[in-house]
Amino acid sequence: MGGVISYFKGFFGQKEIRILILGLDGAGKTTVLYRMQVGEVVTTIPTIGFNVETVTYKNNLKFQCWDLGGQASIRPYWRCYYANTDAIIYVVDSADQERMGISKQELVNMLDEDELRSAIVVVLCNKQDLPAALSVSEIHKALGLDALKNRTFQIFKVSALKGDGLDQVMEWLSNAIQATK
Ligand SMILES: Nc1nc2c(ncn2[C@@H]2O[C@H](COP(=O)(O)OP(=O)(O)OP(=O)(O)O)[C@@H](O)[C@H]2O)c(=O)[nH]1
Ligand SMILES: [Mg+2]
Repeated sequence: MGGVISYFKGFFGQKEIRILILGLDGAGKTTVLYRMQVGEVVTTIPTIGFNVETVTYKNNLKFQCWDLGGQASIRPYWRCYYANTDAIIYVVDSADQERMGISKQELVNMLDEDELRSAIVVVLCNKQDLPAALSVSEIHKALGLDALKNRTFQIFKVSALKGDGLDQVMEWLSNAIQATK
């Protein structure tokens, strides 16, 4: 039955792609989500639980994006959302140098999970508008991203606040996902 449904979804060009947006509290996940969905900066409060929105790309790709709260006490719940995830958008506050190690540890723990074995990974070095922001190569090193060699993976510099870089992320993600479907 599932096969028939996917066939018709494919037939009408309506592939729903499941994406999780993860990262430490304050990294900018909710800001990224609404920047992608409505193209605007929204005023956010710390997310307790989740936000879920459908982001349509070029009229035929539908990304179902789950933005989960990143506070330490609620990170253990991330795993409840892992099943059937096509891609993870991992958001890093590029200026939060102190917590880069914690961010790395959460990323490593997450990628260790069986359910995410084949998920595409995108790391967003967010808040590039801030003077204290680390560069992409510094963050690549700090997060130990060489370990992702065997995955479909890409790292981007973005500013959700300014709206910089997110179009390239959507473009890359849609190509990467279509290549695996
Ligand atoms: N300067 C700057 N600030 C940003 C950027 N993106 C987000 N912020 C700010 O960072 C703060 C936290 O953003 P949120 O999107 O709420 O962060 P979050 O990752 O959803 O946080 P939790 O829900 O607690 O996990 C807000 O004040 C945002 O306006 C950015 O690109 N540059
Ligand atoms: Mg949030």
